[in-house]
Amino acid sequence: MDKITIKNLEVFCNHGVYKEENILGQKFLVSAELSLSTRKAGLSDALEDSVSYGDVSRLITAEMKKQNDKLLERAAERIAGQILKEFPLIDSVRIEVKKPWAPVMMHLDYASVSIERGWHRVYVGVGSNMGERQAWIDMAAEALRSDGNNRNFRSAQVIETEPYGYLEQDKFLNTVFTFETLYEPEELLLRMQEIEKEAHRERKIHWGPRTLDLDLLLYDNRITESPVLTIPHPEMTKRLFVLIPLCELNPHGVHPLYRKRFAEYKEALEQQENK
Ligand code: PH2
Ligand code: MG
Ligand code: MG
Repeated sequence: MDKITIKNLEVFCNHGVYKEENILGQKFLVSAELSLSTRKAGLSDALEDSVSYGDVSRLITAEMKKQNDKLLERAAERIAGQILKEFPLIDSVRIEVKKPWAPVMMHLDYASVSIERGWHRVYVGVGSNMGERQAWIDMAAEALRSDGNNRNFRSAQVIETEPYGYLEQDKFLNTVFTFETLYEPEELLLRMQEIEKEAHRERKIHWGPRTLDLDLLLYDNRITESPVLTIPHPEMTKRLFVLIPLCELNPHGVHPLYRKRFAEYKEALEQQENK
């Protein structure tokens, strides 16, 4: 990916754990590496097709002076988030915040924190089989669409499906959402669980009736397993109510672990059903 770089932008401000730092202030040096395609601007020679490093430098300066953080981590995090939200052409950023006068009573060139942040493409499975099913799905869509840490939200068509697994329950409405997010996987999971709670979701029977179920299916091509979250969702290749809306949104998508197209899983399940 192409890069635009700002190196050692000097900002005088008051971050620090010690109150002397908050009172006196000191010099900080901020570097930013912006990942974006510069191809279009390279051909057109038009600034609108790229990102102005002047604008980004002003944003960094304003963000550094806006509040006093104790930690460089926090200042870096805020700068990265603001840049990604303000400049939609940028896919990811690396930010380094250096403190050359760090008051540690020893000589050093500087102490610094560097982070890399960016937009991540996610797919979320959605289901409801209790109450106003469509209204719960609309509520979840609105909550995720209007969240400032998400962008480019799209939903597949909503389909009605027979219950799978635990059969003694009403039919489901299902769909899949896709969007880009600044949340890390576990943070997005928590956000989705809050939305389920807002829909009065109660966890009673495993695979049983629910007002709203939101499952994180895919997060970029990431493969991870933790006690609370497995990505890709381990059941997704067995469920037509996931694969049909997923293939509508991403007809050529490939499973990151098994390296097989989702459309193949879908077609195999559809053939089984028609036997
Ligand atoms: N979700 C389940 C169990 N069974 N069946 C259908 N048709 N749709 C679902 O969303 C669904 C299910 C557990 O999450
Ligand atoms: Mg589920
Ligand atoms: Mg679930």
